[in-house]
Amino acid sequence: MAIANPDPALPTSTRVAIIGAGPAGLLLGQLLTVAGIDNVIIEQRSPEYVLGRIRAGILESVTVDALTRAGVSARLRERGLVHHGIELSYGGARRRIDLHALTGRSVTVYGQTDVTRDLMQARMDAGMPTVYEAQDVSLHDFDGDRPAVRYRHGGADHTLLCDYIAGCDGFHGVSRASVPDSAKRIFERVYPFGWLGVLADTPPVSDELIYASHARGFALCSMRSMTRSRYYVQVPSDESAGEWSDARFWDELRSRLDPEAAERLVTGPSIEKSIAPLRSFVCEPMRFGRLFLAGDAAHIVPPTGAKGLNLAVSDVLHLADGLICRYHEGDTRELDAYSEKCLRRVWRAERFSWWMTSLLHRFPDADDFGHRIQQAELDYLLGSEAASRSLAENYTGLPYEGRAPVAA
Ligand code: RFL
Ligand code: PHB
Repeated sequence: MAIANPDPALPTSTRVAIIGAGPAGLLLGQLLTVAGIDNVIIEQRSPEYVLGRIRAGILESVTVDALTRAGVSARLRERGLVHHGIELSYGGARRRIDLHALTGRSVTVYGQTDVTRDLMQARMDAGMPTVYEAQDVSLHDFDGDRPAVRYRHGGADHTLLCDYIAGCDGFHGVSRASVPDSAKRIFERVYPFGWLGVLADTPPVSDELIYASHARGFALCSMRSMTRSRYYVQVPSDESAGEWSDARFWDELRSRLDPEAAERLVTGPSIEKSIAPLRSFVCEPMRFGRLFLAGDAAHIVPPTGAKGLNLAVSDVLHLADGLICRYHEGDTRELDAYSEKCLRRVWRAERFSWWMTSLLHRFPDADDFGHRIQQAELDYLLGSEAASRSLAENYTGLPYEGRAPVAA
């Protein structure tokens, strides 16, 4: 799909200026547009670059409902793969956790690239402005009544005045960095390893995702469709993707799987290969005057629990509902509760993602005691319905505590 930058005479004022055209910014824009609230998105990269980032694959039902409410779920409903369970592999065997039987809920496999493409298309169809390739984006006066966003585009300086700024510009964005250190508190844990990911046009090794804990390190077998696989292996933090030929990757992945899955693994040329560092991170609060942080701009989870994109979506639901109450009813109470409501869900997802990471990865400083504890925890998890249900409840997504995310 060709997504052109409409580049009209660039807008000089709007109600909500959204920084970043990732899933958080695009979904917020779409929910506001559906509610008749004017908004402009300012993105530093090109649409092709944004679409080229291979990231999340698992959507909670709250996320699917939010995309439905935004009117962008047709392709997702047609092509998304509904998964009722996941498999855990350790000690040479795989065991299944039946998410649906334990919780009545499932997850949907549908790539972040596809979510982003659907949202970009809907925004273009609605004729809403997005400024791609904006340089030197800066945020001003969000502690007053009339914030402004300044940026360079096409060789000229531009100013966009607005009522509110939504900082949806990811972990390395300008929004959180614009808040003085004295006004925010950061909680962070950096893990001593990353994930090397490979995308390949090969049939997935199993119908469901396999999370593997192995003495050589963690591995994950995921997919994008029944003909496209997404695989990951844990690697040391200082590793570079260039050191990994396809053959080396496939050998390493195979060595971490149970014999049956290893035997069935179909290999092929990689179409993408990259390393993502693993980090837990929360910025409190998530609101500073008229600046609201949403998604990775405010928090990061290690991908083990498949929560990052889903958390970005629940932030955006709270923010969209707050802005809708403000503009439609003149009521700012939802907006005032934004940070507190989001952070409750954020910390639960942080806990779960940290726990899944600690359970399944090899830590360089772990001793034999630590390994036995991991094994005992895996045995307990698979042997106890209560423990399995706790995992299933968190994996499929804790309830969203805002207004019900149903079709408007
Ligand atoms: P994004 O996607 O980073 O988008 C931010 C956008 O802001 C732009 N930007 C700026 N724009 C203007 N001015 C600036 N100064 C700017 N600085 C940055 C960027 O170019 C970009 O377009 O953040 P957002 O929208 O909050 O979305 C968050 C998700 O992308 C992220 O949480 C997930 O990908 C995390 N994640 C997963 N989440 C899940 O829910 N389920 C999963 O299965 C899952 N798997 C994953 C993942 C993340 C991974 N990596 C690579 C970290 C698997 C991996 C490997
Ligand atoms: C993915 O398909 O990219 C994926 C799936 C599950 C995770 C993380 C990533 O926990």
